[in-house]
Amino acid sequence: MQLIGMLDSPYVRRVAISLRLLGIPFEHKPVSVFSTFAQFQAINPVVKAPTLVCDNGTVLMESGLILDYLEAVAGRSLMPADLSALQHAARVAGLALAACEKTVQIVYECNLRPDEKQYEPWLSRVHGQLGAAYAALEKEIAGTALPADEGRLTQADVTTAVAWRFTQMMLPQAVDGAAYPALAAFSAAAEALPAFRDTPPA
Ligand SMILES: N[C@@H](CCC(=O)N[C@@H](CS)C(=O)NCC(=O)O)C(=O)O
Repeated sequence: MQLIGMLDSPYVRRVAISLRLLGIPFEHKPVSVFSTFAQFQAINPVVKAPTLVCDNGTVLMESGLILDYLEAVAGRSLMPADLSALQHAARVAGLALAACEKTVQIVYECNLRPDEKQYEPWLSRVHGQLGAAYAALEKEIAGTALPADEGRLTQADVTTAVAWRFTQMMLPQAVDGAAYPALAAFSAAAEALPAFRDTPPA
């Protein structure tokens, strides 16, 4: 199995960490959707990261669908089985994914468009959505301690920690770490775990 994409993508990183947690051997190919577009296109003409090349050559994309497949391969899920814990994990992971999406939108708007083509009302809207996602996420995880044993991490834990590190790395000025103490502590604890340490975003 090959995971294609750079670890500075939160979607690639959450799949890489999940592969480790699920104990599935894989080869990571850090191909960029920007600097090595043609190389990526030769693997997946749609050029979406992450891309998973399965052992039989089938090419998958969309991190959530890739994770569904990997959990079926592993025979276990990173989402809780208990219904109320599952509901909480789905809410938390959904907020974290929204934060990733809004961060990516801001980065693309600012880095890919020339200054004179940037559209301020769109940027403010997305900044507002990003702040709302992190404000809600901060509330959801306040008082939650990250499991010290990485074998007990859920997909919500992984995606929350990956999202926070990604936004801090890409847009440190957009989300003030001091205003989100629970997220900052959660992220620091996660980044100290082997699966995160061995899968650095940059
Ligand atoms: N919903 C997708 C988002 C993936 C995504 O947006 N990946 C970015 C890299 S962070 C990408 O492929 N960008 C290239 C492009 O969209 O052209 C997922 O969960 O996999």
